[in-house]
Amino acid sequence: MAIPLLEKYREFLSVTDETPIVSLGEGDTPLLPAPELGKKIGAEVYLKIEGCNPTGSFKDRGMTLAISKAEEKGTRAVVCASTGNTAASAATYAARAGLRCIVLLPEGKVALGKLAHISACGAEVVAIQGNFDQALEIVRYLISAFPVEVVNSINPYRIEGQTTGAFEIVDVLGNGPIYQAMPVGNAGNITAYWRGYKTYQAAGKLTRLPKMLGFQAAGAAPIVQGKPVPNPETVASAIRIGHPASWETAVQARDESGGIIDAVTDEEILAAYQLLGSVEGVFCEPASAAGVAGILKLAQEDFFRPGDIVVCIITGHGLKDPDTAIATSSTPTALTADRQAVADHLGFSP
Ligand code: AN7
Repeated sequence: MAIPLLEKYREFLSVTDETPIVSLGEGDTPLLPAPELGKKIGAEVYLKIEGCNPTGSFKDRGMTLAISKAEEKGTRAVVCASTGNTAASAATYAARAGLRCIVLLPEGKVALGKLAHISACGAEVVAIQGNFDQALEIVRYLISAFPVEVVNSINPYRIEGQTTGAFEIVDVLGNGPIYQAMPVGNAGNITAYWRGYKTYQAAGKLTRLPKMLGFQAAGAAPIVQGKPVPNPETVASAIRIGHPASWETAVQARDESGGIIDAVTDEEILAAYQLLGSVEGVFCEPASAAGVAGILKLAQEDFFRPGDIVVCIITGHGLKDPDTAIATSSTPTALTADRQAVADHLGFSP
């Protein structure tokens, strides 16, 4: 049986003998070389495939700890606002732990695969007629007034659990990469990775901290613009967030590391999304392609040097958002069930 992530990195986490570890086999995701992408940007590129987590996104790293600690405390109910992945992860780990799970989603803006997963795991879904930021405000009220635990990344255990992504990268590479690229939404993950690298540095496990490269969608880029975005819009629904909860710590990660937080357009995101699928064989959701879109954009200005090691966090699986996959693909050719017609269509001659 796989060792739970929380056992593996126990010495760096708030896990005690009293913590009932709620695990579904999260973590230990592949760090995949991406040679074609590497050629395009002129550096050595690796993809951290977080879609291989049990609920298909990086959220499980934080959720295993948040739900374990909630159970340790005797919590009966958990709540989150979500663009989809946090809710899918919360619903799943809460089901495993036997906790009530309430999720507040921006109505009509959550990708289909996430909705399916949330329903299958029995969470109570409230569709808020507003955006993620408004849903999170309501969650802040609910937790201040009622006996329910938040499992958004404003719960510190979420970010603590997500530091394990950085540990795994260093365990494979033997040091920090030169650059780490990733999408930024509510900004918990960039906060977590930077904290993870610094934790490992303090433990003597790395000598090189990476420069953190974060990318927001152009229509939802509050950190880049330096002000909240009241009506965020992007095809990358996971990062359709206008007022990130971990804003300050994301800016800290950028500045302490000497990195960049920039914006990429929906066109750039979808181009990177299709490139990843068709050239590297990595099918991710649109938000997950934002980091790759970002390094492709930087490469246009000769940003990278040969030998640079660039790790992109591919945060969620492509099946999360089947609508976008189908909308961006070519329509299939319909033919009669005739062998010759099919062979002719494919250009095969006898
Ligand atoms: C695939 O699920 O905010 O910057 O509510 O699902 O840590 O927010 C999801 C975010 C990137 C951004 N990629 O991470 C939610 C939610 C994917 C995501 C992000 C999200 P953060």
